[in-house]
Amino acid sequence: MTKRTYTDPTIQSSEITPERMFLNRRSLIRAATAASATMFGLPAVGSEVSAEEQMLDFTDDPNRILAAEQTPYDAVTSYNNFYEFGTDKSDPARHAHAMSIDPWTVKVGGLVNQPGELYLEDLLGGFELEERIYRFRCVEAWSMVVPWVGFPLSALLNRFQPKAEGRYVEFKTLYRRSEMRGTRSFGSVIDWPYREGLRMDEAMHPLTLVAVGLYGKTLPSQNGAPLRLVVPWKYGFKSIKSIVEINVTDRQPKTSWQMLQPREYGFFANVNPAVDHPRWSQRYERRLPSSVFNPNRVATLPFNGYADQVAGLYEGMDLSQDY
Ligand SMILES: Nc1nc2c(c(=O)[nH]1)N[C@H]1C(S)=C(S)[C@@H](COP(=O)(O)O)O[C@H]1N2
Ligand SMILES: [Mo]
Repeated sequence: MTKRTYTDPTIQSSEITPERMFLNRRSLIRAATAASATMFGLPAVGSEVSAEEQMLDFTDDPNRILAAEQTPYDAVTSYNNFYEFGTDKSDPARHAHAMSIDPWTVKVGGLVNQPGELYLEDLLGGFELEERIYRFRCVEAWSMVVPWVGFPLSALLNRFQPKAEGRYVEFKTLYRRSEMRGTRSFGSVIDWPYREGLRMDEAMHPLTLVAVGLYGKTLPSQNGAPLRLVVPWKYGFKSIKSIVEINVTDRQPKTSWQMLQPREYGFFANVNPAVDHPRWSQRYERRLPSSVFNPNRVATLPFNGYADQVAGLYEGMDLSQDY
């Protein structure tokens, strides 16, 4: 398995924390050389990320990824949204382990020339994993900086050969009531399975990632094991977790949050400090870890800081209407 590091030119040096949390490089190197006992050759979740590892100096990196303000592993994995396991931020970490993730299959269909349902191992075979440090911002105005491990969604889609008339991509999460307590108690809130969608050009954009790990380890269940999307210029809810189905369509798919509250959540959901949520401002975000005493408030950037790469996708659109 080859590893590459990805430079995020948009992460500013102003985001360096006093603690200087650096790329957890050692565990990545370990991951690359370890016998692939775990599914992707990444160390299993639960193997510890020591404070020392998180602090590793990365000054020899010409790309200065060190400038990233990475959110500590514990915060990334303990403050989550995964409604299948409850609506409290602590529910996913407590209850997502009930979801069995092995074996796992993903069905890809719709407007593709090579539809199929594949075991995860077969689906992922041959993809080169990369580490990418992305800002990630929830619509609820908290944010993190996370070193994800994954590969571009475009690589996965191309394997199934989308047809020319395919204009959108629809995603569905596993829906297994017996293992997902939130789908039992909140079954009437979201029309399960959780669904998301992207326009084809968004899905094919090189920033759009299928993540299978974070901090150099396999994804914890609460973060969407064994595979989830990460679309860094959009609000967090677009980054659907624990994907079991992908369909290429010619019509804009309905998404879970749109179905729930169409006036509050649009299809595009691009991070936009200029367009408030009906119930709160989107101009600032709380960068985790954040507390009452240290809210760690930072200004939200257009397209979450990725405007140079993605603003062109929306030329000619009124983003206050197409929110
Ligand atoms: N299946 C599923 N995917 C989901 C969600 C969910 O409830 N169910 N929540 C979304 C929301 S609102 C956010 S902010 C992110 C949170 O990702 P994280 O827990 O890895 O930070 O997951 C998104 N993906
Ligand atoms: Mo979110």
